[in-house]
Amino acid sequence: MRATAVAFPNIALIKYWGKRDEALIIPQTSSLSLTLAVYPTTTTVTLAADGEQHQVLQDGAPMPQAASVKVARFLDHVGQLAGSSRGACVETSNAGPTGAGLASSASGFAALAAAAAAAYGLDLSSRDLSRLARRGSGSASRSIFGGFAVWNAGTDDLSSYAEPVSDAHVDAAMVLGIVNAGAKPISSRDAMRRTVETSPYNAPWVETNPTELALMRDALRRGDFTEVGEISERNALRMHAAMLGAVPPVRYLTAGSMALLDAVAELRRGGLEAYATMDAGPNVKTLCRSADAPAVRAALAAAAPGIEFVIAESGPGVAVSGPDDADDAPAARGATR
Ligand code: 2P0
Repeated sequence: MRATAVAFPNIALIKYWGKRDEALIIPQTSSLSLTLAVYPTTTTVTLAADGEQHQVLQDGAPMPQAASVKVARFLDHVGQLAGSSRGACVETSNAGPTGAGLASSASGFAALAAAAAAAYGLDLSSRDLSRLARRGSGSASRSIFGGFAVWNAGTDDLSSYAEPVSDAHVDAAMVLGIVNAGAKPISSRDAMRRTVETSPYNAPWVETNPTELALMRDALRRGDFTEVGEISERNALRMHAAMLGAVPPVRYLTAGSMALLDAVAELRRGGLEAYATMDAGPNVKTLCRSADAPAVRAALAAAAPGIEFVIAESGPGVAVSGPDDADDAPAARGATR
């Protein structure tokens, strides 16, 4: 059997940073994100024979060892859920940069979860698909859904899942400033662990989350873009503050990131509402009203020449095609004619 899924990255406005259970990927706090309409991951999973090893290809070449071990473990888990010991071949490709803090693991594991579940014959609700994607990478739980999504932290495997924010009345987009598309110096998994274990600012980060999330949900419901933007920017800065307090410190932001933060503040002073958010990398994503995105992009490009800016509108949830019989797929049919 074979199935293909396409999933898009998401950027959190209320960030996930830190786990309470590393094995099950249960976060310390709930988070809320916007799924983007750029940089999709496309993943095809084809079942192999019983007991055969998994094979993982990225852009046609074997995936680097550490990442492919994570994928193989994930496939074992899906196989277990389906009561199958068959191996699988995974072929994946990212339209955007990989491992650069542009949420490639969110789109990656959302697409893998959907394609693998379909190929192994699991018929999952979107909630259960979100729980499954979470086991691969926490943020992937949110990329199952389009638009705004909230990942309820929960306390165990059953209660930790994302769902759409169905009452949001804000038409937002992001302008992605690609300060550096290279891979990050430390994985978010390791950086989160270090923050939880060593940063004196982790506890206040966790304690303030419920109030911040409630304020964000209320602002989205009321369609108060200014409030949404202000909460988003301070939430990102507080996450980075928690990381900066770790021992040794985790610092993803660079001089280029800071220059863009200045440029975004300057746009606001000039009357163009824009707010910055930054993840596990130096890239700065600027939240703005969808109608303002071209003007924000132009103003940032003028302020920071040499940096590439990409407009990302709100994007869709994961889409799956299949499962179908791998021997009966169009490519195979073409070859035998
Ligand atoms: C987020 N990030 O909410 C936060 C903000 C980065 C900064 O989720 O260990 O790849 O696989 O669960 O989801 C990036 O971490 O980490 C992330 P794991 P993940 O989007």
